[in-house]
Amino acid sequence: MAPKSLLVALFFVVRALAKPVLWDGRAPFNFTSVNLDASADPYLSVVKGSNKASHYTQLLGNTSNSTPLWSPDRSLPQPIGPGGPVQITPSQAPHLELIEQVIAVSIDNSSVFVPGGNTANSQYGFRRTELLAQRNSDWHNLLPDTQTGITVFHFSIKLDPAKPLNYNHEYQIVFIEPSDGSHVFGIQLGSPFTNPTGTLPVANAHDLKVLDHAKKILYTAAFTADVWHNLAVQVDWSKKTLAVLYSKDGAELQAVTKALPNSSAASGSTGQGEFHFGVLKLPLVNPRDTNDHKNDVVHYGTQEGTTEGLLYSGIFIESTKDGVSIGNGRSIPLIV
Ligand SMILES: *[C@@H]1O[C@H](CO)[C@@H](O)[C@H](O)[C@H]1NC(C)=O
Ligand SMILES: *[C@@H]1O[C@H](CO)[C@@H](O)[C@H](O)[C@H]1NC(C)=O
Ligand SMILES: *[C@@H]1O[C@H](CO)[C@@H](O)[C@H](O)[C@H]1NC(C)=O
Ligand SMILES: CC(=O)N[C@H]1CO[C@H](CO)[C@@H](O)[C@@H]1O
Repeated sequence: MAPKSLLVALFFVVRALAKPVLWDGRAPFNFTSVNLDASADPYLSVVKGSNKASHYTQLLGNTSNSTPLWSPDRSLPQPIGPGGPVQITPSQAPHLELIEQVIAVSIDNSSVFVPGGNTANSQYGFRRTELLAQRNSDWHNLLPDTQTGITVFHFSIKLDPAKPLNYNHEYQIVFIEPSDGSHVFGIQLGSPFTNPTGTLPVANAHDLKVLDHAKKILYTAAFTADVWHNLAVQVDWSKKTLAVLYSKDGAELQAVTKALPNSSAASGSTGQGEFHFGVLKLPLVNPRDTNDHKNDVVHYGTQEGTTEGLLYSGIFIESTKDGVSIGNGRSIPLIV
């Protein structure tokens, strides 16, 4: 090994240890559609329609730029080896390694999830494709270290220009769901479902909205095209608070809220849940349904059956032992 690459390798070992990542959902380049279809770690891929997981979710390999927050920006000249010129400086070093591929998640009219394979439970109201964080093939294994104390959930989201959304609908795209079906926090897009249907789309339909457990909006960001929207949510599982960080593309994350109370969330294991990301599209009211059915968004309502999608990268859960990572190998103290 040449001294220079040895130096790079050592630097990365040190950097990796300095920032404990508890679960890494940044898809490595050796993660393929075969792994996805097998529901292999780090993703449980069963929340989808009747086709195999790789019908709805694609790993984009080297054809697409993941968020430049944690990987180099391929659209810029690369300082990267092997063989090429490598100038090692602390500020460049975090950008020396491409660590992940983009994950493209989509829905179509076949995206009817049938929990437990029992057709009586078919979720005809929703169209959904989600990946869930898991360890050793079970999401419960993540709870003891990722959902106690204070942890940070990182994710970056981008529009997929080839698969536009319909902003008349509500989309739930990232959330932690305890068994009562509530969300510790959630990211919402589009027009929230109402019965009766109001004027669509609502004024802020194109904003990414960070919701707390009581569905109060903590932060919004215009979901503009062609940029990665980097979000992180710091969850204090004991004090029941949430704090939000945001940035675009390679800009360092910035705290955009303080630690806000989220006291309606349950305590202890009742408040812990599955960490989902993907596309969950709610229906619109079907005027022909009975009023009970009109409110049953899981099973009833109308859907256009269109193919729609989102791009994801930069997904991981980190310990806050050493603060909160903000990019460029830097971190900030806990948000209070
Ligand atoms: C990818 O490579 C890493 C490092 O060698 C290995 O630990 C992991 O199991 C591989 N993943 C797959 C899906 O092959
Ligand atoms: C994509 O890029 C990664 C990182 O540079 C590399 O390890 C991988 O071999 C590349 N894959 C292909 C198919 O070229
Ligand atoms: C979409 O799927 C639903 C439920 O399976 C079906 O009733 C409907 O006809 C389909 N719509 C289109 C446009 O294919
Ligand atoms: C930010 C905030 O206060 N969020 C909610 C957390 O839970 C409490 C109790 O239900 C709500 O009142 C808050 O709106």
